[in-house]
This record gives sequence, structure tokens and C-alpha cells, in this order.
Amino acid sequence: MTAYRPPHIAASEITPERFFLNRRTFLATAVGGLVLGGATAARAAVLQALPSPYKLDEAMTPEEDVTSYNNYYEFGTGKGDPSANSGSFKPSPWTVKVDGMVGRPKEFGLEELLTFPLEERTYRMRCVEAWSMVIPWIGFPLAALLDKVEPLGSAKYVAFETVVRPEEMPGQAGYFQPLEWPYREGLRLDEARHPLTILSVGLYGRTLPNQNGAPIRLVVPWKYGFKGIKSIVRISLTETPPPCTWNLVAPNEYGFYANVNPAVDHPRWSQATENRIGEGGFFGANRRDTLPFNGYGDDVASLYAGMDLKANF
Ligand SMILES: Nc1nc2c(c(=O)[nH]1)N[C@H]1C(S)=C(S)[C@@H](COP(=O)(O)O)O[C@H]1N2
Ligand SMILES: [Mo]
Repeated sequence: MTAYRPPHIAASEITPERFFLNRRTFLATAVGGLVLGGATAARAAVLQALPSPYKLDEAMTPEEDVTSYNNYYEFGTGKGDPSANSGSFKPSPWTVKVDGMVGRPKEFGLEELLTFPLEERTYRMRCVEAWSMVIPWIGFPLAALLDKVEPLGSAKYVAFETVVRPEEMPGQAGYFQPLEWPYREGLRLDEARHPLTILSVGLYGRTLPNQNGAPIRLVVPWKYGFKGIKSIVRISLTETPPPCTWNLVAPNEYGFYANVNPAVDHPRWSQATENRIGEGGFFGANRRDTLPFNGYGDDVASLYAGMDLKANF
């Protein structure tokens, strides 16, 4: 794994003032990261990021749980499969093609993606299966990438696709195929441009482990986890709602919006409470109330003003 934030990025490219205060630390850590990256080739490289105001007053989920309890069907359907079966996946070299209804379609290389101003943001994450985590992501606003390609006025949605690589992804190679590939997801353009929506390239101070969606995945903290598509190779701006994997599989169970909503149950289970992973006692003492929009309602509820959230689940 060689991807790391290049140490030569000019501080002037990274605008927030607090960064300049941290510049010395940044350089020291970046150089340390190179050494460490070389010494421990199998481990993700250190990734330096700016601090951000997006923090929570809740304990972070231990890194061990974040990287071993996953959903990533390309590597198998069990929670332990992604960490066990993703060792041969090659997240570098990598490109993300951005096309569709844009003025300037472009293919971005991984190195270029890592030059967007990276922030560390600790987000509450809620899976539709009623478990949750608190994860310190490293990433940048999706809006920053969209600005570069100049969406046309007619663009209303953003479609995402995961890589298809049966040679490296055992879940795509077997006789039993749980999903149709590529895994696809989509957002309304205003959701995609919302400042909380990020493309993540790391967690816990390092580049993303394969099982968490290396080298780049979507994070939308007010939506159920399945919207957070992993290992993205294509982003297309469209005029009509894009096909979304779980919505195609079971449209009555997984809506396009998938906003976290304790008042709208999944047809087969309640969404009123959740189990916080990593706090001991699975499905026991850690049961806590699920919050509307996963607790991000002050930021995002206005996106859905006037909409019936039960009908548009
Ligand atoms: N390509 C792809 N992306 C995916 C999935 C998947 O199976 N394939 N699973 C989704 C689901 S259901 C969840 S809950 C999150 C889990 O992310 P994590 O393993 O990093 O916690 O990834 C989402 N992104
Ligand atoms: Mo999920």
C-alpha cells in the first residue's frame, strides 16, 4: 500500500487558517508516515488531515471493530468476510471517472484525489440493520469534486458505481452472486452537494482499509449505511433518479432516500433503536434510541421540507 498524502502539497493550497498553525506538525507527521508506510507495507499509510468542527460527544467505535465488522458483499455476505477476503484487492493505482451532465468530464487519478483538502470528521454511522458506529473519517466534501467538473443546469442526480473485479473480489467470483454488479448508489444533486457529504479516503488517521472501501468511498452520515458506496470508480451526473442496488433488490424495503428515521420501520424490523457496536454486550445493554436523520436533522432536514418522509423513505 503506497498511497499517502504527498508531503509536497503547498500549504497555500489548503486554505483554512488553522492549518497554517498546524503546518509544522503536518510536515513532521507526513515524513513519519513515509517511514512507517515503508516499514509496514501491509498496513494502510498515515494520512494527514485538517481538524474539523465535525466532532461528536460520543465515544468513537474502536478501530478494531470498524475494520472487522463490515458490509461489503463483493468480499462476501458475512460481517467478517470483508476483512478476511480483501487481502488481494489492489486499491492503487486507481482512477475515478466523472462524467454525464457536466461541462468538464474528467478522470481523476488517486494522487489528485488526495490533494483535495482532507479533513478528519467524526460521524455517527447507522446501518439499516439497526447497528451503529462512530467513525473518525478522513475525506473531503463531494461538492469540491463536483465543482471541478461543472455540473450542467439540467443535472439533478449523482450516480455512483463500485469497481467490478472478480479476480480480486471473491464475492463477485463465486457461483452464488448475492447482488448484481456493479454495486450502484445515487443521491439527489443537492444532497450530494451538502457540506456533510464527503468522499472518504481514510479512517483513524490512515488510508482506508480494503474492507472499508479503499481507496475512496462515499459517506453520507444522515442516511442508512448502504448509501455509502465503496471503492468508487465512476460518478455520473444525471437528469433522472439513478438505479440503486438495494432499492433494485427490494424497493419496498430500501428506498432511494434511505434517510435514517426511527419513525419508519423496515418491513421486517424496527428502526426505533440501534445497537452501538463495540461497547460490549451485543444486542443487549447498548441499545439506544435512533435519532431522526441520525442526529443531523438541524443540518439536513431543510433538504426535505414539505416531503412526506414515510412515502419517500
Ligand atoms: N460496493 C459496496 N459498497 C457498500 C456495501 C457493499 O456491499 N458493496 N455495503 C454497504 C452497507 S450495507 C454498509 S452498512 C456500509 C458499511 O460500511 P463499513 O463496512 O465501512 O462500516 O457500506 C455500504 N457500501
Ligand atoms: Mo448496511
